[in-house]
Amino acid sequence: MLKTGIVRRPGKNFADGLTEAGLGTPIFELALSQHENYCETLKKCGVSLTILEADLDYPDGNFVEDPAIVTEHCAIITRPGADSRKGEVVKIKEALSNFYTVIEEITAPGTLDGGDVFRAENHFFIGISNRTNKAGAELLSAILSKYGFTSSHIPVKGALHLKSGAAYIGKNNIVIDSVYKDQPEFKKYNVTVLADNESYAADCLYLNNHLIIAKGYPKFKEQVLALGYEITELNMSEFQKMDGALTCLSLLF
Ligand code: CIR
Repeated sequence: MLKTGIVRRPGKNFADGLTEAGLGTPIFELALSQHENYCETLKKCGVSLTILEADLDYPDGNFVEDPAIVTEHCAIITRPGADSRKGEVVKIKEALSNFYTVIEEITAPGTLDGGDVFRAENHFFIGISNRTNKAGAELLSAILSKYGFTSSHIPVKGALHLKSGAAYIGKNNIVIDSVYKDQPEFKKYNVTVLADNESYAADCLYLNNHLIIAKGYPKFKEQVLALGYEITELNMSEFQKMDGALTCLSLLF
């Protein structure tokens, strides 16, 4: 059971963040209301939430998943791959210090974004991407192994982060974009491959036996309903415009 969450509200300059989506400029007020719905959904799933105020120094700062990895044993402060995001770690470390005594760090020359990391039980998949380099992935693997976790490194294909195209949703189920269908590390799971026009839905959030999915992906919805999940759909349009998705918006532990 994940009981605690940290999120950060989007700031007025949210649209100044990094994006390659090409979906237009996000509407701030709509992003705020989508963020509020997101927070309410996390609370309904049993999470007690710390909501950090927007930080105008970091327009991407609401994507709190990237500057840290959290586990039941330790928090790991990352070293984000984009220069404009490196400073986000300072305030995230402060926030996590209220909950963790053991805080590890990814150091140079390693770079790593939390969006490249997902956990399947006690195994972590770490994507090697434009944001996460081999040195960062190796450092993370070494840190995780101290706490009894195993890990493997996966080359990220066709998207910003590993989590843009793959998620573990409990009960041995993995959902993946078709670019990962031949990835040997995923073969031991029960794999659901997304329809090619629904790749964005891969970044879904399994939380305390509940599955939160992005609204607007009917085939994926059918796929996960058939797997027996209780689901909530959230409209993520304004975050999608900034290359963000469901998992990016929170740290849950
Ligand atoms: C960025 O490019 O860093 C942000 N605009 C989006 C980050 C999304 N984060 C995530 O997938 N974990």
